[in-house]
Amino acid sequence: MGEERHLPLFETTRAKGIVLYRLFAVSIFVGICLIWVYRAIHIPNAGEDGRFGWMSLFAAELWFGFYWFVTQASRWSRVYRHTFKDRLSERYENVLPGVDIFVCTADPIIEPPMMVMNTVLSVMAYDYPPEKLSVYLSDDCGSQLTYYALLEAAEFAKSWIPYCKKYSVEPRSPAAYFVSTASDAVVDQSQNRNHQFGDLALIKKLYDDMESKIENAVKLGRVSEEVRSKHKGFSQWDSYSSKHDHDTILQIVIDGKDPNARDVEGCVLPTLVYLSREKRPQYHHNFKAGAMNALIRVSSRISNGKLLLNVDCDMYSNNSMAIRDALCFLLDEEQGHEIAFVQFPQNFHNLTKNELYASLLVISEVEAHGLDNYWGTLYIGTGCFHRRETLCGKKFSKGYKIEMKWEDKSGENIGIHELEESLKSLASCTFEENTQWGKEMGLKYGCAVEDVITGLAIQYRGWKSVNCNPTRKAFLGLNATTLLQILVQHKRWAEGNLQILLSKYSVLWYGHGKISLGHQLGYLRFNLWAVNCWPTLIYSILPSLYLLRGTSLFPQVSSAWIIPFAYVMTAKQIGSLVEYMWCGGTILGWWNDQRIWLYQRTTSYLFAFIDTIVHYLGYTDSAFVITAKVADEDVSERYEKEIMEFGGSSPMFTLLATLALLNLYCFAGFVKTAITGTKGIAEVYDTMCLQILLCVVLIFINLPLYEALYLRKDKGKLPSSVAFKSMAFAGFACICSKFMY
Ligand SMILES: *[C@@H]1O[C@H](CO)[C@@H](O)[C@H](O)[C@H]1NC(C)=O
Ligand SMILES: CC(=O)N[C@H]1CO[C@H](CO)[C@@H](O)[C@@H]1O
Repeated sequence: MGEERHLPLFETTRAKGIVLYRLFAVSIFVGICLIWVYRAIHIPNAGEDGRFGWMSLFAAELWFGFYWFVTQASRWSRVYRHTFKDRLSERYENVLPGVDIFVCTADPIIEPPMMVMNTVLSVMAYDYPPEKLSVYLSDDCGSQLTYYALLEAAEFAKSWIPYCKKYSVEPRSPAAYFVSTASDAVVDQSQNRNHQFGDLALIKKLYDDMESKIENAVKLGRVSEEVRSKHKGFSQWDSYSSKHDHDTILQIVIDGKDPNARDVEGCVLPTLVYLSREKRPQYHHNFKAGAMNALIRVSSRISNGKLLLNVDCDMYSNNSMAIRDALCFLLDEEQGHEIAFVQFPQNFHNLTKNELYASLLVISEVEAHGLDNYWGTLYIGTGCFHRRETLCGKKFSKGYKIEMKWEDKSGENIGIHELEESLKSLASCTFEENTQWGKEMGLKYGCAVEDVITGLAIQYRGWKSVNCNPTRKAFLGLNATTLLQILVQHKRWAEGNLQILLSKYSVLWYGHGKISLGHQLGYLRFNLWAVNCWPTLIYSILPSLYLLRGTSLFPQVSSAWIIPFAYVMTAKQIGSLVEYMWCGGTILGWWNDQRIWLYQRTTSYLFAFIDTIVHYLGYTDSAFVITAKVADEDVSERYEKEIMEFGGSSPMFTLLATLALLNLYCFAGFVKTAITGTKGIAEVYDTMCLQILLCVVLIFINLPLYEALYLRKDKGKLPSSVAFKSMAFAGFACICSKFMY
């Protein structure tokens, strides 16, 4: 060891070109200040036309400027982290800690068992000593189908894991791997080509058999009597009445310590556990956070891994070295003992080229690296490695080191059946009564983004977190494939984030002095998401209505004051386009991203804001909506062709259509008066240029929506009820513009 010991396990580098970015940011800030000055010294007098619109726009611009400033915290300085996995192996290979992996699923219809099993298989096949690896599937529905699928997957794993190790297969989700071999590149590169070819055909056949068995059961909607009689585990369903009312179901499907549990090559298999915690209608189950806490307790008595990874059931591992990446941070001799969790970004495998519904591209590739500069990465609930102790509430203290080394406990084994029975009470509805679970221990309850608030609390306790974003993405999930899914998802995120701001753990008061200012602002950027609905609504409604009315709200083209407006608007857009393309996006992708940005702000955030305030004042309870992970064939087809999916009515759609039509009507009305009116075209252009431009941009960005209202015939169009309602509302708003001041 000697010298070697002191080489770090990871290194941190700073982003290049940051000075250029800062100059750009400062120039925009100057522009924003000039806009504020212009607004302040040109306020129309009381009674003058446009005073209301002017004041509203001023308020919106004050907010935009402030929010823009907040977002700079996660751009001002960015860091990238690189791990040295070979050094990790050299020093720690024999004492690597145990790792418990939690996969959470909640509904076999929305989250089909085959998809879940691919995730489970991909994490079982990690490049890691199998005796130190345990995988726990939490099934919050208590579905026999999911359980059955897990039994089949466990059988398949006995061939799949040795196959992966033999041929260094990547990725280790079988479905994703078979798709990649279809193009043949993988097999060609291998030296023992023919050999692998035969094995590939064999493993593919085993997979297809498993798939057809599981799919048949899913189609049937139940598990056949024949299968049930073969596995005694199904008897646990005898007392099951519904997914909201059943006992704890716990089954150790593969016991890694059992000498009989071996793969086809005779090697140890990872432990595999099925858990469905107790549910009773009279007890609140606290959604995923409740499931995670039950998993933390149950796993502590089975494998007690020092490191916990949790992944959503649609998120397979695309990199079999991810555990080692995470350990490079946590085991680093110099800095590791201060780090509580390592978060990988949320990436998607079913994005289309131009990301019709946007993704988290810029957040993952830019902002997360900015927050990482303060060691303040958010915990986002999937693809995250935690130390068990810090997730269970341990406070940071200088000099204290959490022992991560592997301890072999294989001697102290009691009978597996007794063990299962004795652990069931840990997952019961009443276990958490009068304990700190859901408060200071485990994941916190009562917030729509329980993961973010939990991560924040860990940081408040003095710990650091790390963002690990290797080029080959470690986890790939499914992005939303319909507009409503993405809007609903963002509503929940925005709502949860605003809840955090209003909660005891608010970064504004509680966070003061506990975390750095940049770190606070980094969180604030997300916490304030929902508030953006108001200025965005103002900006997408008022300028157009005043355009129809013939009142100018912006400086004339011939005035010098137009410069800051023009500069801020164009520079910001160009900046965001450059950023998006730097992250690997396309121009059309950026344009789509802008559309979703607008739609989220005018609907998701608005509803999130209203719901949060209503909730805060003590009315309804917030409800957690899972978004469907698979769609029927029609919908996927349109998704792949990048045709926007509406296909139903929702208050969100009515609002979007109303806004789109309002801008269309205002523009049409304006053109009509401009042609027939008394003012010259040049004069109209001089006073109204920015308003015309704004209105035209809004019309262009809404083109797919007009199409869905009037031109499309497929099932994904907007229903006529939405069309009628939105036409009426938009028409009414246009009439109202006559009475504005
Ligand atoms: C996933 O892994 C495969 C194979 O290892 C790789 O080719 C691909 O680029 C990865 N996907 C992403 C999004 O990084
Ligand atoms: C569930 C789903 O929509 N999956 C799709 C994700 O994207 C890939 C590639 O575009 C499709 O093949 C999947 O069907």
